[in-house]
Amino acid sequence: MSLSDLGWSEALQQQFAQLASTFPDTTLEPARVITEHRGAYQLITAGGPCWAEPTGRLRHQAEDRSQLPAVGDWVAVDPQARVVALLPRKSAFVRKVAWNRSEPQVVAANVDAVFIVTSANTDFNPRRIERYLTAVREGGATPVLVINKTDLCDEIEPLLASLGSAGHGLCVARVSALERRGGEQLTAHLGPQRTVALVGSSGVGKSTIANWLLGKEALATGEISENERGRHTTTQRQLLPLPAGGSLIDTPGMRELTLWAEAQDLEASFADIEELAARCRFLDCQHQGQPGCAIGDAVEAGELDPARLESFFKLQREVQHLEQRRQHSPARLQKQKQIARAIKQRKRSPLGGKLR
Ligand SMILES: Nc1nc2c(ncn2[C@@H]2O[C@H](COP(=O)(O)OP(=O)(O)OP(=O)(O)O)[C@@H](O)[C@H]2O)c(=O)[nH]1
Ligand SMILES: [Mg+2]
Ligand SMILES: [Zn+2]
Repeated sequence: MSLSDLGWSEALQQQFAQLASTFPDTTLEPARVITEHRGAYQLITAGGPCWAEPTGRLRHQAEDRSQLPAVGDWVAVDPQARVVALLPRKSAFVRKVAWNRSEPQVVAANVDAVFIVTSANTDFNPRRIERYLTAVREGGATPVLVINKTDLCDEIEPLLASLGSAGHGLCVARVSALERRGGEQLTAHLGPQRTVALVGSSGVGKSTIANWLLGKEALATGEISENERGRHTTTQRQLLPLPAGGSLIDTPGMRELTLWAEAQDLEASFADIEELAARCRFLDCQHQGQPGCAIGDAVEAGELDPARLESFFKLQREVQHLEQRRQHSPARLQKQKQIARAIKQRKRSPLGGKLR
């Protein structure tokens, strides 16, 4: 397998040469991150696969985890198998690490498209799909909604209709990985130099789709019974080169996708609501029963689904909340340092650890 099969290009080569020139004391080689395991990375270099760890300097300079290598990244690796630097990402699918920490996690880097996989029978949830769409667009990739398990459900169109305007212009693939049906709708987004990530809830068939496209059973897939839902079969993110060129990134199922989004992408997913908001009488309309509120009028007239409006508000609150936390966290850190210093000083004072 060559680096160009994985998407290495003239443009990347130029970026790499520029980056390498800032490390004149060492010979660097380009590589792509395939998997990650406890802070070590499996890479593919021109000479083949190898494991590497980031240098202390790279770790130290990273402000948060999103600045460390992620699956799909192009990196510069030194002769001691250390990742020295990352090449700039052209896109990334990012989510918040954990519900109580305001830190982004890069699920897949340098992806051209993201297959948002959902199953036609039980998993289909318009609100969740809206969240995925926002996150994919925010990361600079093209979303493709993949409705899998169509063998279990004949009524696909009502599902799509339930997406409302979020479904307008959206690329949708209707497939059955089990019956190998609809594959051409997926391969249309693949090809040499292209990278596609598969995301979605556990059990929707991401790994089954990946095996199908790979033409072999490379990944484990899982039976899910009604009483053990939420069990994850795939446990790590993994980039897999495709036989026809290009690559796929399989990811573990996500129970909840917490957004790492900017307000502008919110607007892209809810363009209809933004359009209505522009027609409200007051510029600062809160759309909560204010006079002349175009959004309220649309709900009353049955033109806007109240559930969709609620999901817009929810997403908006989440984005604002993240925004605030991001702005406040350095100050909070400073405060914590001050407290720690005060405690230390108190311990050294003649009063000992006693509170004053
Ligand atoms: N009926 C039907 N079952 C499918 C289809 N695709 C996958 N499955 C089944 O769904 C189950 C889960 O598939 P996986 O591919 O492991 O799902 P996953 O999305 O990778 O799940 P995680 O790795 O846990 O995130 C398996 O039993 C598959 O055989 C399909 O098109 N139709
Ligand atoms: Mg899987
Ligand atoms: Zn309004």
